[in-house]
Amino acid sequence: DFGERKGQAERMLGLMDVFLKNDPISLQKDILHHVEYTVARSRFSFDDFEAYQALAHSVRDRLIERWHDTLIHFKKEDPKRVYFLSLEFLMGRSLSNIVINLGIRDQFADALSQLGFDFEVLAEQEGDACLGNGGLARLSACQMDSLATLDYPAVGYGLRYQYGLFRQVIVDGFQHEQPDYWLNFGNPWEIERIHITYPVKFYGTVTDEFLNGEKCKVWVPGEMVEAVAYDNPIPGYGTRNTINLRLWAAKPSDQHDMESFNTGDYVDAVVNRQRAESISSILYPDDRSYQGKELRLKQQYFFVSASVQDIFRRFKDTHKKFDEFPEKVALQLNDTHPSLAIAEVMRVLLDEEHLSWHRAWDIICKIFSFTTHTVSPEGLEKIPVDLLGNLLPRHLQIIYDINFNFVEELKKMIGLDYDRLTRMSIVEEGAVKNIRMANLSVICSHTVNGVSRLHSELLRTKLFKDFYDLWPHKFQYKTNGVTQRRWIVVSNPSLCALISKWLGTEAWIRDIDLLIGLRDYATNAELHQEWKMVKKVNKIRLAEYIEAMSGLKVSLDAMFDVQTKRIHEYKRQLLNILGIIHRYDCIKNMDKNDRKKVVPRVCIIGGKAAPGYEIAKKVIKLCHAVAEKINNDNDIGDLLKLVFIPDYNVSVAEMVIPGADLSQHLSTAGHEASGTGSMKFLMNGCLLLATADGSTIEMVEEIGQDNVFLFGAKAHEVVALRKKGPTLKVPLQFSRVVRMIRDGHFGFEDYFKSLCDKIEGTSDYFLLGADFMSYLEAQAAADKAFVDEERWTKMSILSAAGSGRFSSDRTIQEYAENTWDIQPCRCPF
Ligand code: AZC
Repeated sequence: DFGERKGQAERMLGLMDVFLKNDPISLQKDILHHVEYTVARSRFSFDDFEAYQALAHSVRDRLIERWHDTLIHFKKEDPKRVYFLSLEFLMGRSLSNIVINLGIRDQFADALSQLGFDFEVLAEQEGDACLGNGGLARLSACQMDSLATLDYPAVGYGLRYQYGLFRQVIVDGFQHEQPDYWLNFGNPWEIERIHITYPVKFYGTVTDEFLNGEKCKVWVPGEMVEAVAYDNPIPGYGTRNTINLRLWAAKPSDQHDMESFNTGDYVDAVVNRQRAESISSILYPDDRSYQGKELRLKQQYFFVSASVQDIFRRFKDTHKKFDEFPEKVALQLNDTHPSLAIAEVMRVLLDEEHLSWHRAWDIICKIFSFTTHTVSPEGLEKIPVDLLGNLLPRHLQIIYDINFNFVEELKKMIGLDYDRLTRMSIVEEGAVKNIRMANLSVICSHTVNGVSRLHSELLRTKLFKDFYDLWPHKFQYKTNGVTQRRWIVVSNPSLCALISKWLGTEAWIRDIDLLIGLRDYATNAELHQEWKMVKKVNKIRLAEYIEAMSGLKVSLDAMFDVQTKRIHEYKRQLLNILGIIHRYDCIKNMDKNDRKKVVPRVCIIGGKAAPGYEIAKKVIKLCHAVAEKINNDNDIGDLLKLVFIPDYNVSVAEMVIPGADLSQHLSTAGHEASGTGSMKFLMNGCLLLATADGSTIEMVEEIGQDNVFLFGAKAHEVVALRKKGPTLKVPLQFSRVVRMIRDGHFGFEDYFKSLCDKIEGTSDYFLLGADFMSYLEAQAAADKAFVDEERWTKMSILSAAGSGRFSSDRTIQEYAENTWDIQPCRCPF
């Protein structure tokens, strides 16, 4: 009876405060309420962590209000949505980001201080959510923030790993990995949706059956697990919109194995069931090697299958005709990790919705877009056919069918060019037969994006040349960006206040192009004073962290020179260390007078190495060995210090980046698809010392060559240099520093031998020797600029002023307009 239900709804509304209030008393009451009833501590006795929990729950309540409103609004408007599929999201901490985006940070800080707590201290209690490895994963997190802020109807889908990326612990200079069981202390930012579950099937066989006289395929699975949704609301800034990041966790399924229960071994059967949970238990820590592990494939299919079921369920709630699907659904593949979604959507359309191949394929071609984050062919995922066929027999058939049709079409277009047909085929023939996930993604997506201009050019001319020649219209690029909400407003509040003061508005937090206005004051003496003060405050914070962590006292007058990112040969942390050894060697050989001219430096290196990546681990040890020598050399004093910051993650980055004077981005040109760390440094007014690689090239265009210390071979020169091979001359300085390592200047010479072998003679694939002189010159130029404080400060201001293009807001807007074809859908306030 509608009348009765309406009456009840009104009564319920009357019982609730429709919106929670944000005045200090309401906030304090709320926090105390959560202390007592959620955290279950007495309101007269709770510590900082418990206060953090209560605070987080009070914030969560407010977040949920907006999230509900947004979901209801989206449901009502039914716009075309983008579904962002990514196996990794590197969110870091959430509290500060959320209260800032909700616009209630100051209110909470006031309320807390009246209770005798400091907001910042409580915020430090939160652990990082490290559900990703590096650039790709953090990019997803930044893009979610921008999607919400720009009011786009978007849903993120991923996996809720129980163990995030390993914690890096350094013992005697060596990296050790420790498990990150991040859910130990609870996670107030997620909402468990025990009713939103889907069965996910594995293994089994496919049979032909007849349905209404038509032949169709039936997949009889051998194993079934349940996917349970955990929702993570993502608030936008300056909008009510709060979108959903839905992460799936694996649980044993009720339909799983009734058999074994009936056979009598009850305990074993229960233990077996529990194994289902292992699917979402751990994040793979290698960010670019693919070993064809079954568990990894299971993870990929598990999250894809649950997400696709969720997407179909939502679509079918309001639509009957699948021809409307492409008008409502855009599926974004973040790298090839989710590309099984292609075969899965095809399977559902064919086998469950009984569409013809022709109609189903037509839909596929309209809904998928694919972004790749790699440059090297070895970085492309391949799945052994045997593995795929065993785990997902029906999907393998579908992929074979897609490939058959594709190759037939291709033959019509290019004739019997077998080399090319072999290269473009989804199936790679060889000792082990593989499915090339990148080829599958390119063939089935309407758009293929690179992550910087150079990257896109490399995709078109190298990696995907054959495909580009066939379908030039498919290829686009969206230069990456990072969110200024996290990377300035949250992590550098003093700079945030300063920018707002000088621009006379906070509007740049939503409209980053306004930052350019800082250019007008690039030589203003007053701004210079304030700008230097901000840097100093951040350097003090970083110096205190370094001292607390390592006992090392560093001078604030020194240039803080930072290189933090995953350890990789192509990123050339080794070049940095060799440069430091060279600097050390030079200082040692200087007389008193010359030493007076040396610009003191604190060199900071940080980053994790994949657990199985031997060479990268040796680089970490070398860094510690060199630091040990230099930092304990009284003859050097404050002229040079080297610090390794352990366990680099999002929250460490938030502290390190604002405190850096100079940051280094040393990848051999043509190897970094984009690079996003550099964008965070740039926004914080930190000068870049970099090669012309990835999006650095575009940064130089924005802020001018004079404001970046560029060095090294360009991407096209790298190719030529490699060809020269053995005839390539390396400078004496280079041989000398390598010799110092080989001769045991820093100990462990046997251990470092293979590292040295990798960069001498013909094995110097990443061209450290060839770029060394140019690198030293760039370093000298940086020294020279640093002593001229006025010039340095101007360069720093111009760096931040020119960083607007590298906001993920711009990236997302381009995706929305040129790839996904979606419109903003703003929830009324
Ligand atoms: C990274 C790229 O190496 C980096 O250049 C780029 O900025 C970033 O993606 C975002 O596009 N790639 C990865 O992190 N790759 C994986 C598999 O982790």
